[in-house]
Amino acid sequence: MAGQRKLKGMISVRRFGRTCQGRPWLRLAVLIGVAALVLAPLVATGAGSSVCFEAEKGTLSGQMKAGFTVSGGGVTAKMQKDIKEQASGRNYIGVPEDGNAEKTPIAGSCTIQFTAPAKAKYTVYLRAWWLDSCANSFKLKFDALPELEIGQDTTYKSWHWVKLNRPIELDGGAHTLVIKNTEDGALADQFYLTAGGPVPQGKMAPTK
Ligand SMILES: [Ca+2]
Ligand SMILES: [Ca+2]
Repeated sequence: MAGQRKLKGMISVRRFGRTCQGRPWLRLAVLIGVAALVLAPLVATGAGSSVCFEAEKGTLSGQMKAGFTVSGGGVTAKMQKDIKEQASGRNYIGVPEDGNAEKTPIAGSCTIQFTAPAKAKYTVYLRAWWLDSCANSFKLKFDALPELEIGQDTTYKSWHWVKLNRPIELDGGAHTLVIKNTEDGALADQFYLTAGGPVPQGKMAPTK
């Protein structure tokens, strides 16, 4: 029995060997074809058209400020330090908590010029820090498009990426983004617009 098993094994190895030696180019061609099919979408996703810029690079108006020390709402000294150290460029914008004293309508904005690398539908992400449910949104206005709200998620007191609930179609070239504050205590660090690029993680390198 043991001898028969050994013999069967040898025959099968020899048969396999003949097949491989007969058409090695065919096996190589099939392997290259399969690899190309599997890798092509991954490579395309990795490249994409993306642009990243700092919120604080814009022109501020009204109550919108940059780089202020966040206070109130149970923010500790450790949190104040983390907000600054973990922000890209150690800077961010927002309306300080109680900046409007809840008496007058909040009025403040930041106008940023940026360049879209190509005509595409861009998914828009904002790296934000929210104090609480009364400080977790901004309004964004791209060029002459209607204002869109971003935020209202419930990740509080940590920098995180928030996605705009609809893509924005932009031509390649220069554009204007106006960030308007809707709630005091909300902070904006960076923007990342991408068509086919990866989902942002942590601080992103601003586009040069
Ligand atoms: Ca809110
Ligand atoms: Ca920043």
